Amino acid sequence: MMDSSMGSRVVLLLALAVAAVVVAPPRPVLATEFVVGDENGWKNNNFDYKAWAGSKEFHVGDKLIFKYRPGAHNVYKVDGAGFQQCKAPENGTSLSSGNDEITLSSPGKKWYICGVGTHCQSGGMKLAINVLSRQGVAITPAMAPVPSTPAPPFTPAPSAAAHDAPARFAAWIVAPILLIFLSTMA
Ligand SMILES: [Cu+2]
Repeated sequence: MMDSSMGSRVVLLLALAVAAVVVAPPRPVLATEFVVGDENGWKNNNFDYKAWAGSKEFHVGDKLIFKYRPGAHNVYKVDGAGFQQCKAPENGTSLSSGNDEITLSSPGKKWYICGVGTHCQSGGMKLAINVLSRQGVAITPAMAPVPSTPAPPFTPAPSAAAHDAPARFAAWIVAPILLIFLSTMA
């Protein structure tokens, strides 16, 4: 039964599909916030900050957040030698808010220690990380062309799929399914 209400529903659906394509936002490059030590926080309980850092990938733009009871600890940015010797810089200033945020602004090795008592030497409060350059925006696996793999036979409009972001691709899949669904109800 293809009456005028069916026709207007089709038009509405097509409009929605077009809107989904137009509105789909570009994939943002998200900065990650890392709470140092996760639930443990920044503490002199010999938490393994080396293992913690080893399981992460840090990029320029990401943030470290050192969480601790204010007054109990602090955070000094040091160099490699300061890290090895647990030695805070002579005239260096520490972070001490208990919720210290550090934005990683350049790639390379970074070292942080606690300057209170022997927390670095005997409490394990030393963190070394390697910051990688900002993650690329142009190519993601979903968007990269894969010439050697033939398109699956059920994929409509492969030329559009190859160039469009996954959200757009989803709109082209969802719209026909909705149309079929609606036509069975009409
Ligand atoms: Cu400390």
